[in-house]
Amino acid sequence: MAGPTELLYEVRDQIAWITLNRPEAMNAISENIRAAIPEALARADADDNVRVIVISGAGDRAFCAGADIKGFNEVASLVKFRQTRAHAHWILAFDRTRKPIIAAIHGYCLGGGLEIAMACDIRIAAEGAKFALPEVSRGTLPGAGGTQRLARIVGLGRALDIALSADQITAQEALGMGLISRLLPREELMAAAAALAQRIAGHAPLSVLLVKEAVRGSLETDLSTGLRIEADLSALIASTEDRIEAGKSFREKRKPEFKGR
Ligand code: CO8
Repeated sequence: MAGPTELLYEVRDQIAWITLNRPEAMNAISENIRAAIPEALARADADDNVRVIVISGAGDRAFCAGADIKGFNEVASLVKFRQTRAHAHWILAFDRTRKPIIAAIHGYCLGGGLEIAMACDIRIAAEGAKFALPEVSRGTLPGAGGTQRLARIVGLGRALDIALSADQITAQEALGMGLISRLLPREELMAAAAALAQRIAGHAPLSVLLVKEAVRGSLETDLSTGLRIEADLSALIASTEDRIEAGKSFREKRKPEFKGR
């Protein structure tokens, strides 16, 4: 895997822990990190021992402070630049990942860092976390999905306020507008991420995958098509052993033993 030390990968108890690891640069997104993220997500998605993925940032100060601003230089070829940024884009790796991805956020979560978080399925954060899209103040724009995902998460008015003002918002404000769904004391963040991941990992694996697919897909389709997709997925899940096991274990008043079949 490219730049292994800048992106740590570890599997423990059915969770793939992916850590942005440039704490001296607030985990700013280097070329190595950009290359390693799709590889790490694909690896976790393909590993039968992994049920849930958690992404976090190393060090005390940041989840991720965005693109590596020190690398903002003149671009030699716009065609080449676009090729590296266009649809085969690293951030789309999040959309290709079937398993749930949790962002565990502490400290600064800025620019491309917020875009990584928004590409995840669930965002939980520690008190004191700070969120912003400062791109307009850096002569660039949120080019890793930020202009598209933010309004889908917090609504158009708030998204435009955040993206145009570049103002930082607090973790409490982020919770209020649904940018994050859980807020914890800093010292509890990683344990809470692990507990949430374990909880999801304990559910029927195929149900989890199909629910993620259906809910994420709901934003990309009209309601009647979405409901048809949901009906199709419901039919698919009806044929699984785990559904039968859920009924059986309920009748027998015991915990279900899901097999992902
Ligand atoms: N890139 C590179 N280095 C950074 C970055 C960054 N984004 N952020 C912080 N650092 C480095 C600093 O340079 C410093 O290192 P050094 O001492 O060697 O110069 C170290 O991290 C600590 O930072 P500070 O000394 O600045 O710490 P402060 O507490 O004073 O400030 C801040 C912390 C507020 C986070 C400040 O560093 C800051 O404003 N950073 C920049 C944040 C920002 O504007 N991010 C948005 C960048 S634009 C973007 O993300 C576009 C995304 C496009 C798509 C994604 C493509 C990958």
